[in-house]
Amino acid sequence: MFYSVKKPFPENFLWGASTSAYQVEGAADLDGKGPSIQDLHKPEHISDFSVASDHYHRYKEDVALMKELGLKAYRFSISWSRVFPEGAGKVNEAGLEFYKNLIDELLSAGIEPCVTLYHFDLPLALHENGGWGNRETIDAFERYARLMFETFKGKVKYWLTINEQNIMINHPNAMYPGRVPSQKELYQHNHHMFVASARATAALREIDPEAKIGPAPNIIAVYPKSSLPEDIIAADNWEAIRDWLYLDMAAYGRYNSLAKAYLEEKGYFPEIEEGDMELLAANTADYLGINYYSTATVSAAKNDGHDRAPRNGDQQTMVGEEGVFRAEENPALKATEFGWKIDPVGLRTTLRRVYDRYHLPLLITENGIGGKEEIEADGKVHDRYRIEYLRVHFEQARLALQDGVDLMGYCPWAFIDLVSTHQGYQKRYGFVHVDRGEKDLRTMNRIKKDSFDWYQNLIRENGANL
Ligand code: BGP
Repeated sequence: MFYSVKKPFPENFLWGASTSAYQVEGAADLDGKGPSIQDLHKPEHISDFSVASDHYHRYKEDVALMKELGLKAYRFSISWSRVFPEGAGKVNEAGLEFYKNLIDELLSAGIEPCVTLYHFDLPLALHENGGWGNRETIDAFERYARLMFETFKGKVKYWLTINEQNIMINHPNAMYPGRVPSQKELYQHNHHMFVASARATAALREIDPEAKIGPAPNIIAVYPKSSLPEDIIAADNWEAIRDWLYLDMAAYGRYNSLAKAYLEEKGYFPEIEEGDMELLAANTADYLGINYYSTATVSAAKNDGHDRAPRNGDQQTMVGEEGVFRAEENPALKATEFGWKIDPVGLRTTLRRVYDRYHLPLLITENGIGGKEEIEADGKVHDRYRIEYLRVHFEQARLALQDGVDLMGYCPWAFIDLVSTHQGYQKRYGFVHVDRGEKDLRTMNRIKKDSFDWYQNLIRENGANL
């Protein structure tokens, strides 16, 4: 729809930025932190997570930069195993102290903390005890969530339960050290994560009823390759399995009917214990976090032996699945240097579709572009391509607001360069550059990129000149 007059961003819009604990903090085994599954990941050619961007030691300097940038919100995650080194049991006070200091620092800078409880870094001890396949992990998650809510009551108003549960299920290779579980096992894990989120939601309502909580899945509009009715069915299939399965549970506390039919047909439908569905229905989300990077395009499955479950690769790598859909190229879209399709209008479509289905406030918890970057001869980082990417995406977010979507805020990924899940520091996302190589730590100095100045200005003007 075309609008003749631009509607401004709301005055209280949460102009934010994101990170996650294991990708930014470093200090992987300091001050009593226990290992998470991510700490086992020691790739040969790219950085591991032991130092990352050293945010653990430099958080004051980083928050000062956030303040200078003008952020209204900072979305980050707590490392579960920094607080509970074994995932359950004894609390590590020194680890908790770090988050108390960080949150106080943010509040005194006037920045709203939006806190994710679990972002890909399951405590190793829980993993070794069966991980999400074991219902004891649900109990451990609830205990951890309770401690966080009690500790930060009145300070943290926005909680996020689990980051990209749908990516952990659809692209499990980076999330499971050692053996990757079968599809059947993965959907059992998925169910347990749903139950864990509902238990945390119930706990928050009891402990700090003023605070809000929701999930942060990776949600994208799925396009049919053509107007062939079979392609439309395939797009519906993949959208239900990839998106609505997660959001229907968060918003309505029930299994999406099409996703359920798929799970039953494949023999993947999980075991559900008595009381689970009641708990899920009674503890739905207050708002929905949305991580958005791109859209997907699909056609009808050909069932010719080529299609297989999209288990490997990163979040944007799809192949298809026999009888369900086949992934297709979208020739209308350009791609980043890492091959992710760039689709700003797709962000508007995604927000409209999600809001139409759920009528819950939405927060963009991630969106951004990763690229190779170096400090140039003038000592600066000129990331024009990031400014262009974000400008067109923010424009579409503004249009979605004008379309009637209740969009609370927008947190680009990432505030600062951090370890990318598959490409380390070769793929940088930040407004702030970190002077380090893959293995070579250099000065670790923070350098404001051109996009920092651009975003600072956008926030100052409350998006008026987009
Ligand atoms: C999301 C994750 C983030 C982040 C981002 C970019 O899937 O929630 O943790 O890594 O994508 O992805 P990548 O690092 O693979 O480029």
